[in-house]
Amino acid sequence: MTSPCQSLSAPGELVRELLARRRPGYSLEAPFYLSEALYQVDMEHIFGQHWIFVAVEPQIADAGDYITVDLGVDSILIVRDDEMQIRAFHNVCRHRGTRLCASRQGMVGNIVCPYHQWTYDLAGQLIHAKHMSDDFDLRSHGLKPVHVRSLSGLIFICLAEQAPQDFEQMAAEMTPYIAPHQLSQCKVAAQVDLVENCNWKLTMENNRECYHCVGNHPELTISLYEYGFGYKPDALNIGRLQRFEEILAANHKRWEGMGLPSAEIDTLERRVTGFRTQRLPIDRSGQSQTMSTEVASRKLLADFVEPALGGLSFWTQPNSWHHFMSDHTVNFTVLPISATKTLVRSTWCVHKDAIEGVDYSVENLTSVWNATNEQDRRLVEESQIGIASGAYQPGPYSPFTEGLVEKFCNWYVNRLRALVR
Ligand code: 3BY
Ligand code: FES
Ligand code: FE
Repeated sequence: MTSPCQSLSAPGELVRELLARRRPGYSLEAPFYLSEALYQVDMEHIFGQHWIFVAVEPQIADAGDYITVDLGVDSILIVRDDEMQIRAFHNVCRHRGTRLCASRQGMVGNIVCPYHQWTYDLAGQLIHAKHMSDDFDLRSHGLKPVHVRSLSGLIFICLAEQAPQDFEQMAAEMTPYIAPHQLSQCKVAAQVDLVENCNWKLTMENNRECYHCVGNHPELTISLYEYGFGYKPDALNIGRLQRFEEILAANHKRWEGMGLPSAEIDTLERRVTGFRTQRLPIDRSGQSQTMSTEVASRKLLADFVEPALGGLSFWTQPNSWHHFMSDHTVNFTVLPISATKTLVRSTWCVHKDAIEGVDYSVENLTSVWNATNEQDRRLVEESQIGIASGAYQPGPYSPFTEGLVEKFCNWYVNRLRALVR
């Protein structure tokens, strides 16, 4: 018979064994996508210890605006305070634990618990609690803070007591790339939540390759050069690969000359807060990820006058990707719901002065990624079904087209190796 202690340590042993025998260059073993114990490990050590992209600043443009974000069992409240600072707290009352804000978004003067009306200011301080004893100390019952940072309008949170310090390095390197798009001067034009019946890692792995693009994304591949994501050179495509490199080099020269950094940075594997960026050309008119490849919003972002700025892509470990164009931005956050359910939240922003129906239509703005997300949902759900079968065994990645999937898996496995005791 196993003692309660042995049964408690068993999941840890399983995880360590799976991590130890991971075969480089191959997809992960089935328990990584199926097991409840592994999901708990992911929530504790990946989503609980790293910087997680959750929202964009235009979602909380004014003092008192708030959003809530669920990370597993944790609900996080992100507010803009009266000094216009962004703050994040556990959405949990310090009286008897009630969730303070049930809505996904809203506006408040103070944060009032619905249960017994304990009241917190936007800095998280408890300012009213009726009927408590005379020696009750309001000051020691403030909301529990969560680390929060904005990277040029992209809001990241970290639940760990000590957040990874290399966020600052990422911010220093990425600010010159993202800041010119002036996300804080934008408004949210559309936000779509898609629930995928798969493990969150399948969503992320799928995002890190374009091996599947030509066969599955007719709308996205109108504007996206699939050659930018790596192909094995052969007699048929060598010319196109070379042509892409020429287009890339010529555009980088042009954009850098306009003050828009474009060169690739890749820290996906070597940093705790791993990321990759590159400004990529857009096919045909070169302007935007739309069906026509022309801008979706006539009112360009920031002070841009040139619409053909390609798309600045930014991918972060463990859970986001972003595209910044001359006329709009689109940001994706991946949030696990359970071992086999994942939320993909897509947010499109346009200049705050752009007028719907005059400067842009939501349909035109969102159609490429709505179609692409739906295609990706089907792909990852079919992967999940196949992986659940006893016949699944880890398969080999293409060294030409799936290098970034391997980097995602290596990062994930190495982070768990460092953190799971
Ligand atoms: O990161 C992206 O958005 C692209 C598009 C499809 C696959 N992925 C590499
Ligand atoms: Fe919040 Fe009582 S639980 S006031
Ligand atoms: Fe895809």
